[in-house]
Amino acid sequence: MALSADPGMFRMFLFLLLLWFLPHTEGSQRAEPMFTAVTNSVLPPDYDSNPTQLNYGVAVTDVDHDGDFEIVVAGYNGPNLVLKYDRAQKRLVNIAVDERSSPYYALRDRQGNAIGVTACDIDGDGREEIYFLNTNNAFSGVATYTDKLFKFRNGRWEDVLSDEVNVARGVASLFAGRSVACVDRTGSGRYSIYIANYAYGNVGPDALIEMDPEASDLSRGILALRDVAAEAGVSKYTGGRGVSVGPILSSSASDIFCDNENGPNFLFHNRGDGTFVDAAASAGECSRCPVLLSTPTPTGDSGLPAPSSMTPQASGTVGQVILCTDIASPKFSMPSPVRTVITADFDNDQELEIFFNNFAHRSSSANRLFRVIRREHGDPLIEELNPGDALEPEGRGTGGVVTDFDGDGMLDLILSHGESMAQPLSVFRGNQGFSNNWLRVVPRTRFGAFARGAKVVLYTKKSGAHLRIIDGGSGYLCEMEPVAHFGLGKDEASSVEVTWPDGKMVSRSVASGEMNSVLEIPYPQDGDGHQDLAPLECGQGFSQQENGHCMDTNECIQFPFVCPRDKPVCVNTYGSYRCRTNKRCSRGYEPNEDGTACVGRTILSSDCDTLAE
Ligand SMILES: [Ca+2]
Ligand SMILES: [Ca+2]
Ligand SMILES: [Ca+2]
Ligand SMILES: [Ca+2]
Repeated sequence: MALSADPGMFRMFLFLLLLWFLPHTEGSQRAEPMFTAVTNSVLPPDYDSNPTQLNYGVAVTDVDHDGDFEIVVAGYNGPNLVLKYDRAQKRLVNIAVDERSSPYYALRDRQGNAIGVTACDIDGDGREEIYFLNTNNAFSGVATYTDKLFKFRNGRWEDVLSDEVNVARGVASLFAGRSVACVDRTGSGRYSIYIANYAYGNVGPDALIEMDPEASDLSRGILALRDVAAEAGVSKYTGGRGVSVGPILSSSASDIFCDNENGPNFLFHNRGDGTFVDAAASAGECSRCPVLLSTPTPTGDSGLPAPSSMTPQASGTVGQVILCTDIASPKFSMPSPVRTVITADFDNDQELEIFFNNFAHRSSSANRLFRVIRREHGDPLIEELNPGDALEPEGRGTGGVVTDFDGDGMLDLILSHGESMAQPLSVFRGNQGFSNNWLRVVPRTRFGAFARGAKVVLYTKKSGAHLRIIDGGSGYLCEMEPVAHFGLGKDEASSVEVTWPDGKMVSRSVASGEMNSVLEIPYPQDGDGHQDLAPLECGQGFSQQENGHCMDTNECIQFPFVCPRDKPVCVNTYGSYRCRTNKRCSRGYEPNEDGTACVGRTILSSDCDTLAE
């Protein structure tokens, strides 16, 4: 099949540029395994719920609108699956059963060779639609079967793309593609679907499908769609692979990163009006920076996130930071046939893990797990962990998601397999950190749907600020649960701040009694952007501003003599500061920790905006 693994591409999308290896020593792989397989009790392989078939992408959304998440799996040579957790049986059950009377029947779409799947509210009714990217008989150019966009109406899930109005408009994609992702490009609360097509020459540009409000009449059930890729500036031909969405360069608006094959990646910077400019090609210095998505926790010394995939994952975390220093350890940089990258705090210890789901093709290829350890006075360290049962050396990994399907506050990992061998899904639970604190934050759009692309910052009593982006598509072909999941160790949250793609912001305190629970954050009604007028506790390194929000304290200005004589230069960082020697370095570089050499400079995205202009 044409979808062969390309480790080089994945390396590239992890690190667009490698300036220096920092001489970090890496701890030996921890002995205690992180995951235990629970497939046989929670989702035993069978014909109905876990068929042995070729599966690809996985998305998490609330399919039956009962407040709990379901796991939607793109079945390639079999039905798509909708896995719901049955509390009584303590197992996942496919509710998209093979009965025409089922409201979920159409979602099975047995004929579609689905590989990518994503969910978001495209029409503003508060409920997420589900988009499946089908690649029938083609891995590039034109396919023989269209994609499907399912909406719940008339008591069942129905394909909107095959509505007369949309057939007449020729909007259904027949192009072969890979990933799909949701982007609220104008901040309206109504999402567009970004489709990373795999072009064959000049056939199959990337597409951006959304509701056409002028031609739609929702009260009469007419939902007209249009492809706005050209007017939005994203209609390009490439070998599209992964897509990630979130405020990457923007402070709140959703940008789009495309991880491409056989061509440069795209970093579409939202101009603020829903149109995009490719900053990867024109951003000067920034185009040489690896952009970090996925693991941003802007805490500790550099305000730096962990390195990660451009396809963030886990509860969708997208970095606010561009990093010119490659902090990858040699082990982390080692190429392997990675298909899915998931970043999440699986043991709730505050440090994010990065999971590589590998595709074992010609030889076995175990999955890999790393922990990114933030340090107050240095770049984060990357430590290799033991994935335990999730090693799956013979797994043909093609997709995966995290979600807490059983509601115990510990993230669960679901992996899909396929491509060259039919294999069932596997399900894993974490083994560590059961006594740690956690908090799950669910922001909503103005229509009440999941606010994918929203930014959530959690301020804590002891460990500074932690950042997550609500996932609109990531990991390659996949979409994580629409939750900002924070592991807190023994720390406690003090306040939380949500920024929606339109720039609206809400800050509120988090009470001790709210720890270890799920916090719903509705979209602010007019004027209540900071309804919580009581002083917020922002934690060390931050203070409350007049606008009611927590902001980084600039220690270098506030305490001019904070640095010692041998490291007199104070550098303010997000949530902290650092002191360095006054060794001079050329532009884009800064002295390393002990002042013996110049290394690639770590820059915040605000710097990068400046560079880009
Ligand atoms: Ca549900
Ligand atoms: Ca909807
Ligand atoms: Ca962790
Ligand atoms: Ca769980």
